[in-house]
Formats: sequence, C-alpha cells, structure tokens
Amino acid sequence: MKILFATNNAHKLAEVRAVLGDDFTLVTPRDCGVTEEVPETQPTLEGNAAQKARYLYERTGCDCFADDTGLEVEALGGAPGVHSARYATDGHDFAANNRLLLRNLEGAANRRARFRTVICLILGGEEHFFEGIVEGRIAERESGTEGFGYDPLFVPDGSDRSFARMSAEEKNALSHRGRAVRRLADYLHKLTK
Ligand code: ITT
Repeated sequence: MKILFATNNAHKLAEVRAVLGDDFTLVTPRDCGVTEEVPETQPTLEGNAAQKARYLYERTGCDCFADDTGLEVEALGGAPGVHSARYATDGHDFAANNRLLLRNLEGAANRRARFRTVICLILGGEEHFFEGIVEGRIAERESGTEGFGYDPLFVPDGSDRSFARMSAEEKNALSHRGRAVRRLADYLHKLTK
C-alpha cells in the first residue's frame, strides 16, 4: 500500500519507515510535488496533525497521515508541548532548545516528562487519530548522538540511557512515535486483510 507521510523531518521518516516495514511504501510531500512548508499553526498536537494531513490531502488527493509530537515537562506546566520545535528560537534549533530546557529546569527536583505523538490519518477522505505516549524524565545533561531533537535529554522510564544513546530499533520499541505508528499499522493491516 502506498501512503503519503506529511513530514519534512528526515529522522521521523526513517523511524516511521522502520516501524511500518515493507507492506507500506511511504512517500513524502516532495515526492508528490509539494515543496512549500506545510502549515502547523494550531494550538494542540491533534489540531496540528490534522492541519498537516488535511493540507496534503487537499493538494494531492492521496491517502496520507501526519504526526505532531510534543515534549511535555511536568515542572514546566506541560511546556514546551505543542511549541517543542520553536521553544528557544523560530524553529528546529535542537541544540538551543535543549540548552533552554536545561536552564529552565535548573535545580528542579521534579524532572518528570513525557513525549506525546498524535497521528492524523486521512483515508478515503475520512480522518482517524492515533496516539502514542512514553513517560520518562529529563536528564541533568545531554548524552548520546543518535536520534534528534530532545533525545539527548530524555530518559524513558525503565532505562538509564537517553533516547540518543539507543539504536533506532531500541528507541522505536519504547517511543511515543513507535507506539502511535504501531497503532496506525494495526489499523491499516486490519483494513487490508
Ligand atoms: P514535521 O512537522 O515536518 O513532521 P517537525 O520536526 O516539525 O517535523 P514535530 O512538530 O512533530 O516535528 O515536532 C516538534 C519538535 O519536537 C521537533 O522539532 C523536535 O524538537 C521534537 N521532537 C519530536 N519528536 C521527537 C523525538 O522522537 N525525539 C526527540 N525530539 C522530538
């Protein structure tokens, strides 16, 4: 089955491809001739996932899905949350985001956090949502070089290593996105059986 994944993030694309496996051929907006930035202006993860998926569906008419992810830190009232990409700057400066997060948690005893992913799938014009959550904590300092974004700071419950110190397989087995994408895959597999 061919399906369009509404992302410009190459790390995400690789993670999702690995979970979905060979039964699905994932194509990107660029593959479908959509080169402009897909808008992401809603106040919730659900809203942004739907906005990205709808934008692509309207332009291409293809079955598609989008994921929006946020890091929700308890001591910061759920921030950066839906603003995770633009926490420190206008966007996607992972190093600056991590520095700001560490600064905002300086001296904090409560370092509980979770990643939450919401996927919006548009299939035959109908919308379906899937969620994946991983609970953990924010480390005192960055470690590891794998993954992207806040991975060097996020240590999932049950582990003493950050996501950035895990292989892609290990991260996918535990992660917010891995969980949400497995739910999406289960749904798609049931339809195609
Ligand atoms: P697309 O919208 O093009 O899919 P994006 O990078 O903007 O890519 P999101 O809005 O879903 O993706 O994610 C917001 C930010 O949250 C992202 O820029 C990272 O800083 C962080 N993030 C998302 N998933 C993450 C993960 O698995 N590990 C670490 N940080 C992550």
